[in-house]
Amino acid sequence: MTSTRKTFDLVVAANRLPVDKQVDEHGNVEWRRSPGGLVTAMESVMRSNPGAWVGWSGDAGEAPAPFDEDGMHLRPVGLSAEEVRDFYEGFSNDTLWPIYHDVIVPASFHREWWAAYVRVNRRFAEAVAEEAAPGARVWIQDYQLQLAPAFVRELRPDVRIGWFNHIPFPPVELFAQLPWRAALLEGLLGADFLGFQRQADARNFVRACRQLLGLRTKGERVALEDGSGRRVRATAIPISIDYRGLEELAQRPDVRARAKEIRESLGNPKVLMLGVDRLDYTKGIRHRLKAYEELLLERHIGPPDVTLVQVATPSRERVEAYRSLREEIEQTVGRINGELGKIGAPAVHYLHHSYPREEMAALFQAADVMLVTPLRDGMNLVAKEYVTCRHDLGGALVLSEFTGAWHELHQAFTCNPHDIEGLKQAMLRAINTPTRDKERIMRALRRRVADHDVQRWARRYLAALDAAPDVPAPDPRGGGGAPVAPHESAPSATVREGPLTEGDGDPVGATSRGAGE
Ligand code: ADQ
Repeated sequence: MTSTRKTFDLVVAANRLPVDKQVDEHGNVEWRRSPGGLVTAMESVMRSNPGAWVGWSGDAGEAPAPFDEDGMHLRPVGLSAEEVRDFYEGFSNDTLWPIYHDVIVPASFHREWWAAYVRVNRRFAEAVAEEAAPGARVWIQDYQLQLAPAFVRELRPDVRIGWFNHIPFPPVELFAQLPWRAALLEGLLGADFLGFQRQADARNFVRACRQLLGLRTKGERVALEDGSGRRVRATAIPISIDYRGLEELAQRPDVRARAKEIRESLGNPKVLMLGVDRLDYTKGIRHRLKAYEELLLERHIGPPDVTLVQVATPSRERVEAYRSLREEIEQTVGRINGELGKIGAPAVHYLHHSYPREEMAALFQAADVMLVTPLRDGMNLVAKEYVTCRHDLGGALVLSEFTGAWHELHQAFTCNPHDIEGLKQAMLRAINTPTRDKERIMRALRRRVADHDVQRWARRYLAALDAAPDVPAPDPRGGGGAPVAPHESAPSATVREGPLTEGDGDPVGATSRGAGE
């Protein structure tokens, strides 16, 4: 059977579509472009390649029909309410997320969540296989879609498959806890090229393949032993932001005026500190508040001279760990203000909202000290956005060494957020360092982001995908659009027990309970 359906040379698959659904009071549906960095990056890439984007619309239920938006073909994937619970909130955000972030909170393991993860990954792969032109480039995003590369390869061995991990990839000792570890690795090994935020993440992945699957590895390459002779490359290509676009916004007179207005409305403090995070336990908000509270108690600083604005975007509110974090943060803020605030001058301004880009840019310009203190973070775009908005060379960035961003922005005021004394010192240094020195640091940080923007990231990623070690097989459908048979199980989790290579210590158990548990 041949089909005349239009197919695409570039297919991006991500958990979410790059648009948000808006319904007006008359029930009319409108799709609005979501402002994320990935969308901006892809916009420039897709302008030169006709592209499709496969993703979930964000609502439970049947997938809306595919549609075109701003030159992109959007292919929604439907998730039932149970799949939102089991695939998204469950396996993605309550199993994988904690394991991939150093188990800051314990991970939950449920076999029915895994079953939903397999099912949804397969559904994404089927949609990708239908949208991809012969020999297309397929770019799969993030931890929610780790099985999709192998599923896509089974359906379409003719396409080039890349995957990018936006979050850290854990050390093998943590990854090995996952009952489905072998199936996850084999899912990823369906790709030709795997991109990570840091070289350490790529190394963790390669080491997991060696120790848990017994595969041979050399440097950044993993050699498969499935008879294909394929090699998969894993390396770091750190993500960035749209520097030029954001800087232009931050230069706008209305944004500058708003920054002044924000400071005025806070009583023109001498030092305005700022935290901006999704309300997530990885972001180190509790540690930041503790350090700040101690600085106030020890009278190093105090309102009205110094104040802290903490913006905490609502996130994953149906997952228990997020609900209890929110309660704890809100209680802590209440206590600090109750004990250390003054009339008209609270010590902490806590805002649990999302804001438009203009308001974020104004906040960044208003802040003297930006506190980015995650316990673990794949990259952290807020750090890069802050320095981009400081075209005046004002401000100081306190940055955790456990963020991907620190590997690029290490001239910042570095902190280890677990070390509360050290964090307090970094905050005081950010306040007290002479302006000249802070300007010099800010100039260096800005130069780094300007030279390594998100457009460069996307170009580098696709060039690496094109140069991946192996040449794809011919299109099994002979270039036609025949529907492909649905695949019934997770990528086979057959584990080859093999000798370790490169002298890496003992394997962390070279067996697996395999897929389907
Ligand atoms: P996130 O964990 O979501 O991303 P981050 O990189 O900081 O973290 O990006 C958050 C984005 O949301 C930023 O662009 C920020 O400006 C925006 N934002 C935050 N609070 C907001 C608010 N109240 N209103 C409006 N916008 C707000 C994951 C990984 C990161 C990795 C990114 C990209 O966890 O480590 O950097 O993907 O790869």
